Amino acid sequence: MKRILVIGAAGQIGSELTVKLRKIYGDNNVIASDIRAQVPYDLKHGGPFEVVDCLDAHKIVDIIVKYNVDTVYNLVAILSAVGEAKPDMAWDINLGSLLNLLDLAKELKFAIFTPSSIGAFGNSTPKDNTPQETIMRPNTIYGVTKVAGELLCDYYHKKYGIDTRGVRYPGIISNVTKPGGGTTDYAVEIFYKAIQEKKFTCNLKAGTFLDMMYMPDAVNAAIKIMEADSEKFRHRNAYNVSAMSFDPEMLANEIKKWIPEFKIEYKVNDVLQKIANSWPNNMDDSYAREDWNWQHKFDISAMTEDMIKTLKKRLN
Ligand code: AKB
Repeated sequence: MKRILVIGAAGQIGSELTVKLRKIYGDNNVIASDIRAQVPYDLKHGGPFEVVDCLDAHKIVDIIVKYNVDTVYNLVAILSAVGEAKPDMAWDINLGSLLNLLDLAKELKFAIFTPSSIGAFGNSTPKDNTPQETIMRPNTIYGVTKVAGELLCDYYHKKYGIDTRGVRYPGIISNVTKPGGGTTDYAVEIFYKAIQEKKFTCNLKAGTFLDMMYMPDAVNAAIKIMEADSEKFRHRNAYNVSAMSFDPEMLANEIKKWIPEFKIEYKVNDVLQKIANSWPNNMDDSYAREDWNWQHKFDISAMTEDMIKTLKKRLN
């Protein structure tokens, strides 16, 4: 049985991935950790929980040794919008946490999952059906850290034999923990506002298509790639994974099927719009589908139905 450490367990992905991992591998085999001590009850009490700063290599070694960890999901990230406001912090945290883990893995021999993102691409990348291997010159510091992270993971695998694996996530839509400081956050916020206020002011223009994915598929991708037979991998650290592509108008029309009085208006944030314009409309994820049988379950309609039903129950 695997012994798993999740770093950044209280974040958008971590809060749902940890719960799923505990269901699969057993509560005591999945150690949740976060820099915050105040985290949701089930994370703290549903299995082992440790407070740790991702840059504190000593504490991370202690945890890995204490629990005999063989797999680490490193979900620490400063996202694109916050990264543009605080580039030094984005560099230090996004790459500092990863470098710590890669260096520790040389000795302690654990596998590492590192998420990359559509943010790794830039203006000169083909926007439609973005290939697995293509031009990668991102326009944000977040993207720069993602490309560097992908390359570092490849390098540590080739040079030291570390079992590094990862995917390039689209924007992720979820209903447990809100994302913090991303460009694709509108696609989560719109659901809360639709249910609570029946209207939403969008900070990206109509017509801004972006690659998106519902959280159950994102969680499934992370678990599936870590379970996959790596003999079949033609890539390793940054498989494109894709599920749906839409613009704010299409999403608003889906929401109107459930909340007919819903209205969307636009007040564009130029910084975010520039970032969104530099990202793919949709990625070609055929390598992931062929190499480790990646499949998504939720399209825009199924995601919208599930988001609205789940959030209505919780918010009303
Ligand atoms: C962001 O918007 O920064 C993230 C991402 C697409 O990686 N959600």
